[in-house]
Formats: sequence, C-alpha cells, structure tokens
Amino acid sequence: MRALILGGTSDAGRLADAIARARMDAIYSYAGRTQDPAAQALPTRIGGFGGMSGLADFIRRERISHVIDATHPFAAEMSRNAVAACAATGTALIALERPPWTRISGDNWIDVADIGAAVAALPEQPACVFLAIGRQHLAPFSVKPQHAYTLRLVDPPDRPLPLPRTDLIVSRGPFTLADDRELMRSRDIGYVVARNAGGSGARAKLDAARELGLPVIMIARPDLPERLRVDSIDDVLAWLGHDARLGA
Ligand code: 3Y8
Ligand code: NAP
Repeated sequence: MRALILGGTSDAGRLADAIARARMDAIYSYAGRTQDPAAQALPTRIGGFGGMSGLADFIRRERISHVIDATHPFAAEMSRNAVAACAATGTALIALERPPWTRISGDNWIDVADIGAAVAALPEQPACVFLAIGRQHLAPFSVKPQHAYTLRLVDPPDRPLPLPRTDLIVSRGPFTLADDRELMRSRDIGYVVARNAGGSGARAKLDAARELGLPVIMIARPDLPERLRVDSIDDVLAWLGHDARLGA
C-alpha cells in the first residue's frame, strides 16, 4: 500500500499525523499556494502535477495504490483531476470531506451560488465588507469599488490588489472568536463574505457575525463528481486497511 494525500487543509494535516503514527507509506501533496506551508509528518511534495495526465503519471511512477482527496471543498479542479486520474489508472480514491456549515438560530445568512452572486448581493450604498475568501477571487468585487473591503490573506500580496479601498490583514488560520469579533467591531463591518469551507479552522467569523447581528453572504460549494466520501480520519484509516482502534 502506498497512499497519496492531496492536502492543504487542517484536516489533511491531522490525517497525515494519523497515517505517520500508523507507519503507513504515504506522500503528502501541497499545491504551493502559500510561501511557508505547515510542515507535515509525511514526506511532502509541493506544486501542481500538470493536469489530470500529470497526476496519472505521478500515480504510476510513484506506484500509488490509494489516493485520499483531503483538499478544501472549493479546490474543485484538483478533486475533478483526482477522479479522472484514478479512473484512468485504476487507483482507489476516497475523499475526506468535512460537512458544510449549516445556519443556526441567530444566523443572518444570504445564501449565494458563487462569487458573482456574492458581489451582486452586496448593496449599492457604500459599506464596510469583510472579504474572508483569500486572495485568488478578489477581482470580481472590483465592480463595486464603493465599499471599504477588509481582506484576510495568508501571505503579503506580491502584486497590487484589484480593489481601491482595502484594509489588509495577513494571517493564516485557524482563527478565534475573540479575534474575529474584534476584527469586525473595530472596522465597523456591515457584511461578511465567506465560502462554505466547513470545519473548525475558519468558522469563528460566523460565530462573531451572529453575535454582532451581521449578515453573512455565504457562497455554496461547487458541485464535485461522485466519489467515495467520508468525513472522519478513522474512516480513511479503515479504508486504508488500518484499524485505528489497534493504535499505531
Ligand atoms: C496552501 C496550507 C492549518 C491550516 C489552515 C481549514 C482552515 C485556515 C479555511 C478566512 C478563510 C481561505 C484560504 C482558508 C481556510 C484553513 C487552513 C483554511 C480560508 C492554508 C494552506 C494553503 C492554503 C491556500 C489558501 C488559498 C485561499 C484559502 C486562505 C499552509 C493556510 C480564504 C479559503 O494566497 C493564496 O493563493 C491562498 C490561497 C487557496 C483561498 C484563496 O482563494 O485565496 N487557502 N491555505 C495549500 C497548498 O498549497 O496546497 O499554508 O499551511 C490552509 C488552510 N486554509 O494549519 O490549520 O479549513 O483547513 N484558506 C476560503 O475558505 O475561502 C480562510 O480567512 O476566514
Ligand atoms: P484548485 O483550483 O482545485 O486546483 C488548481 C490546480 O492546483 C490543480 O489543478 C493542481 O494543479 C493544483 N493543486 C491543487 N491542490 C493541489 C495539491 N494538494 N497538490 C498538488 N497540486 C494541487 O485548487 P485551489 O482551490 O487553488 O487550492 C489549492 C490548495 O489550497 C489545495 O491544497 C487546497 O486544499 C488548499 N486550500 C484551498 C482553499 C480554497 O478556498 N480553494 C482553501 C483552503 C485550502 P495541476 O493541474 O498542475 O495538477
């Protein structure tokens, strides 16, 4: 057995720890989006594979027998490539996918399908907007330059930002309720824009918004192709043939 973890999330890191403890043969993979990704307990490769065919070549060359897609729910291209490459090479594939966040009493969510709909959901009247969606998808918001945008990025930007009025926070998660509440209160935030990432690492902003009675424009997850999906690390270990109850 030799596993490839398509990682880049806190859940993927916890899975890598469990697989290393179980002394299973595995490789962890980052896309290379950030300057200083968290170290992992497994041998790690960084960078794209070169599309579906590049991933299939990697699987053959490295004699990968099991692929675990533990990427973020919005890493849709990687997930699609994994389904295609595993089908082409006859390799076992499982996705470790955290459940989406669901609204609870007191939440004021505006559900939207994608980034474009999130832009449309913002008012015409100037507002203070917390764009908690990272760096890669900011350009669509430039059609509403009237807002004061608070941005949270993992790394300092290496090129000019596409929005005229920005307040930049450079911080990687996981985030805390106290910090996110203070962030919103000190900047008089009127709207929060978020992707439905799920998990615990970035949900603090939702709890802070609820406390402050702020609307959250919640971007739904992209559709992904059908593949075997679990939401627990123990289920992944069992699928790999390791019974977590037996310990290491
Ligand atoms: C490179 C690995 C940990 C891991 C932290 C989780 C939690 C914070 C939720 C907000 C939302 C956002 C963003 C976010 C989350 C965790 C987790 C998670 C959202 C790292 C990481 C990599 C990335 C890539 C980065 C994206 C960006 C997205 C920031 C490491 C820290 C906004 C997604 O500058 C860039 O190009 C950044 C790109 C993809 C989305 C974007 O479009 O900008 N993640 N995030 C992975 C790789 O190279 O393969 O650097 O260590 C991982 C984490 N991201 O240690 O606990 O759920 O796991 N990441 C979103 O939800 O919209 C933050 O600010 O509230
Ligand atoms: P994406 O749009 O789905 O993928 C674009 C390309 O990036 C892929 O086709 C692949 O390149 C490469 N890639 C993506 N994930 C990879 C991985 N784990 N290992 C090797 N190559 C990878 O991906 P994304 O949304 O930019 O996410 C990139 C990384 O950040 C992923 O690890 C993801 O888990 C993490 N992340 C993303 C988000 C988010 O909001 N999207 C949030 C938190 C963490 P090739 O085609 O060349 O193989």
